[in-house]
Amino acid sequence: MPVDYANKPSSLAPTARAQQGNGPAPARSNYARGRRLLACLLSASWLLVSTASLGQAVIIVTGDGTGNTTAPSDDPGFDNVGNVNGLSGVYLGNGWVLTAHHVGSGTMEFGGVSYPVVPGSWQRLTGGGGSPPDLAVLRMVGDPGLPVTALATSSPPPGSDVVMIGRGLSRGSATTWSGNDGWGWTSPRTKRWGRNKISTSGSIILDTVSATLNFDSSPPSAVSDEAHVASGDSGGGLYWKSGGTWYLAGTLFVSLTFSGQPSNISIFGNATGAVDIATYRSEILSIISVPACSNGLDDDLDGQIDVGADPGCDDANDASEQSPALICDDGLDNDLDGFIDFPADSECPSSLGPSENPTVPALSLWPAVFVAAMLGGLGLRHLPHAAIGRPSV
Ligand SMILES: [Ca+2]
Ligand SMILES: [Ca+2]
Ligand SMILES: [Ca+2]
Ligand SMILES: [Ca+2]
Repeated sequence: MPVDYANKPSSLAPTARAQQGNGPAPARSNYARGRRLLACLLSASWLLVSTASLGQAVIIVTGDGTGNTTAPSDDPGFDNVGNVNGLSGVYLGNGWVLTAHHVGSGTMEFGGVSYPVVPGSWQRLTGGGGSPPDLAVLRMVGDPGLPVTALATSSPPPGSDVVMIGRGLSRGSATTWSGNDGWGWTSPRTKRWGRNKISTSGSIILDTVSATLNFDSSPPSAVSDEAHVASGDSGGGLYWKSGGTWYLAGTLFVSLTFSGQPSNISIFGNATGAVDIATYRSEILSIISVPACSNGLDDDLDGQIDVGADPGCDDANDASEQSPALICDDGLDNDLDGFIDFPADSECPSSLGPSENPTVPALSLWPAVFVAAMLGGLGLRHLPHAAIGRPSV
């Protein structure tokens, strides 16, 4: 379920306010500074208040809003955005997925395949002290075969063109609230991409260093496929192309709406908030770059953790707790019985077991004559009488 910050304690409310507009990007601000911005911007009618909508598909202005469900021609990483706990997340590499903290921990799905969470892997980023950001990582059991995501080393400056990808609710009926046109949200949750431009960089929203992206109605502020987040997009990716390379520059996590605005609509003048990845990049990398055989986690669910305990680990730098040399710890269902490895396949006595189906080699010990008799019997039951030499009648 999407988290609705409107239902959180009121103490969260002040930090939920964010500056919007195309003015100079505010430096990394604190709460007090945020309040000054509030006062200033209220008078200018530019202030938006985060009321809700965390966990939000991308609402696009294009056509009837149902498009953009396959990768754009210049693809920033469409396949790397998947389902995390019913919301969104981005596959980074080495089994790790990045999402907003409020998305929580749960089963992941990429390319139609579900992946369980490695127990204990879900963790919130600390941000290096103070209040932690709305950002978390979790590791999957298995390998989705997706490319590594490049993390932005600097924040995209205001005016940067970006692509947002999420799998939240879709665009519903047209609506108008307080003179602002837009759309309601409707099922289903669908993976979709849209575009926008960075409005501000370095804003603090819900204790999180963030970029904001205004949802604009007309050029030059509005771009083609102008987009805004909806419920379920939380954890989705904000991509920025710099120097010819696509980078993950943000994690979608909040819809910034007008005070009093209904929580299930996107209207022009709203903005998307995205966690600034460059700010948290080093901490993310410090977690996800640890090899599976020295990360303190049971990555393959066999009850054995890391080198020394899990026979699938060759050494501390091994990136997998499984080994192609071990039938009972190779990640494969070798005997096609629906169970994989020790301990899931009960015929594996341990990770070092020689086979997932020990009864098969035992057959060779049976007396040859008994096996022959059994096969002959089977044949008699299935062959027509003529085929075994009896006269036809
Ligand atoms: Ca491990
Ligand atoms: Ca293990
Ligand atoms: Ca193992
Ligand atoms: Ca196996």
